[in-house]
Amino acid sequence: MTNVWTGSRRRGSALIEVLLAAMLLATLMGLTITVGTSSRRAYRSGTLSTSLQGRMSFVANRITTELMAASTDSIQAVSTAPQWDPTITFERIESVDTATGAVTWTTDRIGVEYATGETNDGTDENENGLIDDCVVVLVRDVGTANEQRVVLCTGVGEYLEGEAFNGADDNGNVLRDEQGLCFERRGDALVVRISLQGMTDTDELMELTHETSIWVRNGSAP
Ligand SMILES: [Ca+2]
Ligand SMILES: [Ca+2]
Ligand SMILES: [Ca+2]
Repeated sequence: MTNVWTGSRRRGSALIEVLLAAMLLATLMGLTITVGTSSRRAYRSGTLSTSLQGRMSFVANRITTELMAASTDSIQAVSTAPQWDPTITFERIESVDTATGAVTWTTDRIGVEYATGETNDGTDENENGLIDDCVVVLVRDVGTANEQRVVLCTGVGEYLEGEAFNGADDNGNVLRDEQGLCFERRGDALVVRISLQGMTDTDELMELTHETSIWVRNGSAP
């Protein structure tokens, strides 16, 4: 998608930079709030818990940072409860022609998929101790020759903590059968939830969940 701003060369690159900054401010307000972290079970292994929480915070911050550069339309296309999306595809400004003011957009995607070697078969095929575990993947420049895939996080649950594939909302968050990473629009907020899993030193499963809200500012680009 390409958008061309009106303007003249005499305004120079400084004006373009100002417009670009204003446009980004109009799309998303970068306020995120972590509204909950929970544990399905209590375990003595504080080290694993600390590790999982650190990784969840990292990936949540990374997703937030990526979406800060997304167009408003991309965010507003996300499903609202009880629907949800395991993937978000968004337009991002790739470059601005300083001579003409033409803005070139590119498409990125963040989503959850099964880990390498793992399928939905109820067994631990990749032998990492987790059953049907998933990863969060960022794909840059989707559908182009420059397309790149980056794994942002491993050990993601197949379903969000407390959820099972049965058509019902098992964990009481309104969403049904939501996956271990899911996106939901709620009014002016984009809610991102992720559940990470790990095995304790006594071979018990630990699962933690992180929920982040990104507040979307209503407004249009200049
Ligand atoms: Ca499997
Ligand atoms: Ca649910
Ligand atoms: Ca369910």
